[in-house]
Amino acid sequence: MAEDVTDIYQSFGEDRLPPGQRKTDRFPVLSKSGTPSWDRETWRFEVWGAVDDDLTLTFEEFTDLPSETQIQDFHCVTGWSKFDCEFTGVSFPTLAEAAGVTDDAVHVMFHSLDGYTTDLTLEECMRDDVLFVYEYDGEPLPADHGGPLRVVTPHKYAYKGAKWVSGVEFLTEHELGYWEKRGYSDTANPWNEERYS
Ligand SMILES: Nc1nc2c(c(=O)[nH]1)N[C@H]1C(S)=C(S)[C@@H](COP(=O)(O)O)O[C@H]1N2
Ligand SMILES: [Mo]
Repeated sequence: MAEDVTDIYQSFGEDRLPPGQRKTDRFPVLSKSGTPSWDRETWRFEVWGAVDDDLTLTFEEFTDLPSETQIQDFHCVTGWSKFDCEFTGVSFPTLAEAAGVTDDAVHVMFHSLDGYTTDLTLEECMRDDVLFVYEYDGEPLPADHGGPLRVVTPHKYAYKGAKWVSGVEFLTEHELGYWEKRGYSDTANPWNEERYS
C-alpha cells in the first residue's frame, strides 16, 4: 500500500494548492538541457563528503535498499502543481543511515548526470518524504522525468528535486546549486511563494 503524504501542506499553509499555483493533470517536463543517457552496467550512485563511509552503488544495489511507495504532490516554480503522484524509492534518511552522516554535516548537494546541482540543508533533507525515486505509477521512472533515479521534495518547489541524480555530497558549509546561484530561492517554500531570491 502506498502511504499518502499529501497532507504535509498542513504544516506549511492553509491550502493544499500553494498560492499562485494552478493544478494540472498533465505531468510537464522541465529540464535545463536535454535528457542525458545512462547505461545500466556503468551507472553508479555515489555518496561522499561528511560521511563515515563513502558509498558507490550499482543500480541494483540502490534498488535493493529498503524502499517505500508514497502519494505526493508536486509543485513547479513556474506555476503548475500536480496532485497525487505515486512515487516509489528510497527515503533520504534511509540513504543517510547507510552512509553514516558525521556530526559536522549541515548541508547537502545533489549532483546529476546533466551537470545539474541543487542544495538543501541537511535538516530539510532528513524527512521521510524526500525520496530517491525510481518508479512512477508502478513503472520505471521515465527518462524525461529523471529516470533511472531522481529526487522529489514535496515540501519544496520541484527544482529542489534533482532528476538523473548520480550523487549526494554531505557538506560542512552552505553551498548553492545550479538555479540557486542564478536567482532562484534557496529555501523554495511553495506556501510562502519563495520563488526567487
Ligand atoms: N538534473 C536536473 N534535475 C532537475 C532539473 C534539471 O534541469 N536537471 N530541472 C528541475 C526543475 S526546474 C523542475 S520544475 C523539475 C521538473 O521535473 P519534471 O521534468 O519531472 O516535471 O525538475 C528539476 N530537476
Ligand atoms: Mo522548475
